[in-house]
Amino acid sequence: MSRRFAAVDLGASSGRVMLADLSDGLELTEVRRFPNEPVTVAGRLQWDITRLYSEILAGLRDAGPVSSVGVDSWAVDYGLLDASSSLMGDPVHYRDDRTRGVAERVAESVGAETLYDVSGLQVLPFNTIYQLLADRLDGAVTMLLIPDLIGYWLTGEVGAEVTNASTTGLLDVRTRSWAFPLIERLGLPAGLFPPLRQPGEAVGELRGRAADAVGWSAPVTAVGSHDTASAVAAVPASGPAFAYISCGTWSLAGVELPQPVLTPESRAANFTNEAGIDGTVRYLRNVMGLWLLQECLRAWPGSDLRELLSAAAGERPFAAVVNPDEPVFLPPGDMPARIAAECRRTGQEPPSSPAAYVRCVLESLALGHRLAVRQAMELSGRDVEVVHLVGGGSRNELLCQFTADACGLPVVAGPAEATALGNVLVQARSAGLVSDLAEMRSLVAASQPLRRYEPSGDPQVWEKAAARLA
Ligand code: ADP
Ligand code: LRH
Repeated sequence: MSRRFAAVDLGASSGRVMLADLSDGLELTEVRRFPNEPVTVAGRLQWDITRLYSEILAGLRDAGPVSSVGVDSWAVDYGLLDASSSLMGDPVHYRDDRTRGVAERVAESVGAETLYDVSGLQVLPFNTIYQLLADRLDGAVTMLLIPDLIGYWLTGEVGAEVTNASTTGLLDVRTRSWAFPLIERLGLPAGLFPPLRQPGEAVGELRGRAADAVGWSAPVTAVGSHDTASAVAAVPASGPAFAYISCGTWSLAGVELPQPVLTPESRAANFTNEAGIDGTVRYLRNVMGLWLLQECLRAWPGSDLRELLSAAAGERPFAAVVNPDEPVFLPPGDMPARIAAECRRTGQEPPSSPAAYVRCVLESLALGHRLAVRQAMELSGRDVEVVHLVGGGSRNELLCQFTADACGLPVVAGPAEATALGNVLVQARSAGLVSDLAEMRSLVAASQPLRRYEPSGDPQVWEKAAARLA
């Protein structure tokens, strides 16, 4: 058996096929990266899933034969299969507005307390539960979350990997099985939900046209198929006293726990209890993340991220800060205009240049990180000595330093590709090469470049800035 494993990692902004070699430590190589650009079709924002699939096949072909393949992606979104197992249209993007008002209606009919008690999930308007209720399900036989859909196309096997299933709002947080009483109460067809599989279990063999296109075959192994589950599995922590921020399109900020927290205070703070590797709970809240910056850049064609970040470092501190989690920032569109409007609404002068916008975004995001990390500590009782910041955001030095300053805690930044690392390490464990989560994490710590940021400056300034958002 070779010690090479392939990770297919689909993020909301880009997808990649990564190759890991565990012959001597852990070496990770990017084989193929491709943009993930949603398309609007007849007024619906959708994922171009067939293009993503052909990129995946091309990436696997380039990777060459491996011992196993694992697939992860962003959460909550899904494809529907009909009776002939064909996909009934491209999956709808979670930022599409078809779920407007659905969460409120469900909370009224079922009760917000009941929903939280069953699933332990934070309310996000796009959770799968709300998407399914907004969808036309006639003719639909099976619902497959994105990595499960890719896994089905690669192997012909259907199933629902449990870490990602926990983001649907329809998984019982205590038993980690489908919450059929809730599913029935909502009038959703129970048959839509395929059998659950655990990270590390076999999905099937890469076969048929997929194997022809790739040019080789290998087992596909279920991983923490929710990208955040894989990312947190690869946080290079050495003990339990850590918080994490998985920072890409979203910032997922929180702590890892052995049990869910389902208190009224936790629900009021909209904290989520997502299923992690080995029965762990990802206790976190979504912060709007680098989406704010991505959408600003989209509004400024020709702009250069590196130049903007270095110019932002020289801008006046705290000239303007916004609450990054304002729902107005969620859909795609002119982000600078929305930030300007939010500044005016809160009595602040809007930023006057792209660099000033970037400064505002990064300080605002650091304030969002601070609040989520502090609340995670308070609500769970977990001590935190260090914040691990992983994902593409770990390459943003200014954001890492602001986060350390805002949290008043050291930030260890990296790896940027934590998700792919968590993906391959779960496969490697199934192959008997790694023993447990602690060993996975120490392998990451020993093999990947990390950078430490100590909190600096006067903590009072962040205190005051946070008070401006309260
Ligand atoms: P996702 O998985 O959600 O698509 P990633 O983890 O790939 O997101 O992170 C993408 C983000 O990382 C980009 O939007 C960008 O802000 C940030 N990023 C990536 N590379 C760099 C870099 N060299 N410098 C600063 N920021 C970076
Ligand atoms: C990050 C992520 C996050 C979800 C969001 C939809 O990529 O999976 O954990 O909340 O996408």
